[in-house]
Amino acid sequence: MQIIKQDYLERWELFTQNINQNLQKLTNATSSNKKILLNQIKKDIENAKSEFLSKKGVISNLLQELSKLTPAEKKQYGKQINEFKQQVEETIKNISKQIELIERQIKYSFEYDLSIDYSYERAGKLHILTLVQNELLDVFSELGFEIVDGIEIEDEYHNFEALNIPADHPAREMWDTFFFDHGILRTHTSNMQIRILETRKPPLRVVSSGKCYRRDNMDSTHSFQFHQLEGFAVEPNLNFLDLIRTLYKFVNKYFGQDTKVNFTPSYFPFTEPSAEMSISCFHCKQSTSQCSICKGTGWIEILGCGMINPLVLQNLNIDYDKFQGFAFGMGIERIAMIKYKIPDIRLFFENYVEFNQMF
Ligand code: FA5
Repeated sequence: MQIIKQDYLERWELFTQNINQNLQKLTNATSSNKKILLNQIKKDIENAKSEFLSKKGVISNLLQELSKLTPAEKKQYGKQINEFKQQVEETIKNISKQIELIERQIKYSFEYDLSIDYSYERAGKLHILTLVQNELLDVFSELGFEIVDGIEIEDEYHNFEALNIPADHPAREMWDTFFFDHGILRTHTSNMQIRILETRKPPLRVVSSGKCYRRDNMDSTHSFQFHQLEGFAVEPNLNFLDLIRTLYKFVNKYFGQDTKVNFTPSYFPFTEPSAEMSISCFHCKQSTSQCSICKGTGWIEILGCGMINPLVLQNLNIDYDKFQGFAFGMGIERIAMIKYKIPDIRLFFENYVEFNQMF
């Protein structure tokens, strides 16, 4: 005999069928339809709970009927009722859990729309000049140079005189800058040779980078504000070969193993002898006269360098019989333009977001 009436079983069957159909529909539903379906399922669950599990529900009725039966019948039918009750409770519990999970997913996908691309590029990133500056500093750090911050507001002594550029020196013209009542804006990072060696005793190897200013007109390769990186070493028995070796290592690490270097005699009041260093064009590999970077020459000039002039060491009270120094300075914009094929220096400063996001 079956104590659970056919009617109860059919009602239960109908409930589970409806819920399963609605759960399936949820998978492909739009977000507003999802909400409607979820509400429907939640209503169905509540109805099923009151219909089957409440005080006046199906299970209670069945248990009441059971009390009228003989002990032997109670045992037999009690088991059937219990199994049915368990099935109803577990099904309702599982569906409720599924619904809770789906609701949580919907809630969070609303509050934090995971479909929006919040990648690093969109959130903001370092400017290309900062990236290049960091790349350069990293290379020199690997070569044993200490990184020291610099100052941009200077006096004429540290920017010129201490570097062997007296007031009437023609080189002042080339490095003309912005003057104000109590100082000037530095024209190069070479001021840091003086600032550092005034306070620290050699031996040392230092790189320092930052902004410089000149009274230059803007064009595709010049700006009134730009960045330089200065490097210098003061040690016993240092010679020009040490300078070449250091710069050669830098070029190989930064521009590639097969990049060649070339030194051409030059003049800076604070180095003696002085040179300009060029590197072989790593874009065209010296193979085409059409190259826009080296203009078909095969070579790109990247920095000025030399042995620190003994007159500069003398200004700093350093015994130049005991210590020699080398120094070099490069424009960071120029390096970035060469490395990343950037055609115009003005692009760095125009705050053109698409350009900034390219790197
Ligand atoms: C100097 O400034 C020296 N202090 C470099 C130096 C240091 C030589 C140590 C020897 C020893 P120069 O004026 O050539 O040198 O400038 C160096 C680099 O700064 C240039 O090659 C260029 O890349 C960059 N530069 C100079 N003026 C400008 C400018 N107006 N706009 C952009 N970059 C510039």
